[in-house]
Amino acid sequence: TEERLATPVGTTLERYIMRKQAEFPYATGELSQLLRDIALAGKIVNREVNRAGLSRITGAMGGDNVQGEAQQKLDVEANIRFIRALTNGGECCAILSEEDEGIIQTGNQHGKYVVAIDPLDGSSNIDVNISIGTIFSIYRRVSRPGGPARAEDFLQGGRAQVAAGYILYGSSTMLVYTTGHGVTGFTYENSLGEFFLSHPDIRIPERGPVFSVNEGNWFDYPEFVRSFLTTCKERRLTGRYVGSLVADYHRNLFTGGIYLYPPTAAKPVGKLRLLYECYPLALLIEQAGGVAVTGADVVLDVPPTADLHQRAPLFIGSAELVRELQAAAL
Ligand code: AHM
Ligand code: MG
Repeated sequence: TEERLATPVGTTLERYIMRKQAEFPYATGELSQLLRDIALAGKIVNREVNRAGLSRITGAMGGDNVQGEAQQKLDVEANIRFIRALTNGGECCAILSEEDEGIIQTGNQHGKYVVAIDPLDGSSNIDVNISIGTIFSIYRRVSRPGGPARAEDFLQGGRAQVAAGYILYGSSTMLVYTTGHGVTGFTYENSLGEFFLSHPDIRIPERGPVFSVNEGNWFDYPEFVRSFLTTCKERRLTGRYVGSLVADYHRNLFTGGIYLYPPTAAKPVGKLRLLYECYPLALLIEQAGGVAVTGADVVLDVPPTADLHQRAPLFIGSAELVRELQAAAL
């Protein structure tokens, strides 16, 4: 923390992206533009999230806002904002969103990238003023440019991601991302309307004091999960569960710990979505020195099926804890 506090304030996300682009001359600048687009949409969503209670935007469908546009639920609104920003930016040819069944073609048929996104995660927390987040994952397009993007562009597997990240709308708003060279965190300065570099090289502690799981599902968890959790309690680890994946993940990234969304009888492959929840957070955790598994298997090595919205169990966090869980699953 000492070191972090000593980091000079003043590097904006914009400047950071420019500097990185100069460092990696092979980067074409298009990925940089894409990250800018996501940051811009993030700022807009941040504004909406912040005034959600005031404008009665939460939960209220059908009313009109000041622009005379139909008022939307916050998650629908976030979806629209991200799609708009990625469409206007031009670099993204297609989007896979939790909010839409099919692939959204942006019309940028020569855009080199596709983006899988959960525009506003933590649905149960949206209406009650608890932290929520956006999760995104970026691939280079593999289908032929000049026509619509295809499912194969999104089904390349976790290791093919060129960038991934999340935005946390919390007590402060942060953007955390990786392009495969470590994990960098930016904090939003409201009055200036800018993200500033605040966490230059995020590393998750090897072990940590926190376990995060919905204990309400205890009786539905497989035996290896229950015995692992029992061990956590015997060691007097701390239980922390927001119920917003981004918030739980973000906390554990700094304190060290493990987040679990195990399979249950009702949800045999868990709840979280592989393409826009598990893969991006798994890339981030590996880049930060942690581990993510679905049980016995490493998340990033789990091949996707044909289902764009497929689910997977997720155990993610500090290397030592996750490896212990993984060993129990084997
Ligand atoms: P959502 O996409 O409907 O918001 O569901 C994902 C959320 C995660 O943010 C969170 O970790 C998890 O669901 C909580 O689920 P549960 O209420 O079953 O514990
Ligand atoms: Mg979600």
